[in-house]
Amino acid sequence: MTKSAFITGITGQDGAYLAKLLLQKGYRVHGGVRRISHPETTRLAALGIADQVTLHSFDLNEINNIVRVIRDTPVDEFYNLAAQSFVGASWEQPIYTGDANGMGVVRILDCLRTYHPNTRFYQASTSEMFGLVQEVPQRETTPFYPRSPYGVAKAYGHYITMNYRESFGMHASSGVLFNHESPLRGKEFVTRKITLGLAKIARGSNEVLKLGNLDVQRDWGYAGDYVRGMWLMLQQDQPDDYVLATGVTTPIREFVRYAAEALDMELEFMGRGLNEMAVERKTGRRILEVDPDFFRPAEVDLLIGDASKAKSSLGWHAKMPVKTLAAMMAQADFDALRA
Ligand code: NAP
Ligand code: G4F
Repeated sequence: MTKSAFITGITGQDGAYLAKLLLQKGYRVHGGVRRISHPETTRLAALGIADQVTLHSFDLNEINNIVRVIRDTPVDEFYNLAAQSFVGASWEQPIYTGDANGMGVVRILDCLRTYHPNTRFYQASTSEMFGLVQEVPQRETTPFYPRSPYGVAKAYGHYITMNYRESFGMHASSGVLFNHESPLRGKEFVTRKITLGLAKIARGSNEVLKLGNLDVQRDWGYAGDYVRGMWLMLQQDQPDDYVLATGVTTPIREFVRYAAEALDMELEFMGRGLNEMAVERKTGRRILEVDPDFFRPAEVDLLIGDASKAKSSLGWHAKMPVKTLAAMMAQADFDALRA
């Protein structure tokens, strides 16, 4: 029998890749799209699936809308990927972020409990919940210490998912996903900002890439690998929570170097703190500067995940190394600028 799924946040990076995966598996795919002045389905179009999914008006912050959509769209699997997903913006809009990323989750869970309690549910939890890390590497049992309104709201979403599983026996799972990127990544996130900025420079732009805290380290994987993990979680007999990560952490400077190398640029970092910069060895040209505007009120300095539970229980592992990922993103941005 044909399976069906609903993806909130289908217009986002992960939503688009997950929709493509589920369509390839023969699912009927529904997606939630919030009302904006300029409908944005470019990621679905980029993957060639914009006309293969059924879109519904859906907003995490609007309970009656959620009730109607969930009641009238019975599906086998429900993936909640929608969120105010930019950590930096969560200090500017902490209440909205809490409402969407925290309360939005319980709105959905409670509607599913009422109308379709047998629908399997996936919650997009995050390594941001580890924040000021209490253990290295971070695993499912590592205590949370979120460092942003985003992380705090996601921790609520995580615990309420666990609570509905334990209270009502729902098949509700959370994926605690470490950073995952792709050519479809939003342009404000640091990896895409780097690859797009360097691609513009490689195409002749005089812009200087301005970044914030270069000392942080992230466990970066490829979004295409991670959506496979989400799907695997909902195929298990029992619901549970899983970390998805590569197990490798990389400083931002190193990611910059990988992306630059893919564009035939060799960079040298010099200076310290706010005076740090990177120049191109061949030309001596300044390519990168530190800009205090991009620092955050509180920082997550180091993330590195241990995905051994996902490996042993789901047979999942991250396939793409960070160097390949950086090169792929830089090349995609470089190619797109030619068009
Ligand atoms: P993304 O590209 O920013 O996509 C977010 C999606 O949520 C977009 O479709 C967006 O719609 C939608 N959305 C935002 N606010 C909404 C609202 N109030 N109501 C309904 N929809 C709303 O994020 P992503 O990278 O794909 O991440 C997917 C999920 O995984 C998010 O929940 C994120 O917090 C979580 N996560 C991501 C990562 C990562 O590294 N990518 C890691 C861990 C967890 P518009 O297109 O209209 O903006
Ligand atoms: O790319 P980022 O904005 O991602 P961040 O904050 O790690 O959050 C992403 O991953 C989370 C999983 O851990 C997701 F839950 C979340 O939804 C999102 O997808 O920033 C990465 C790091 C930060 O430490 C930031 O301070 O890069 C540092 N950074 C330095 N300069 C910068 C910049 N970040 C951005 N966005 N822009 C800069 O110029």
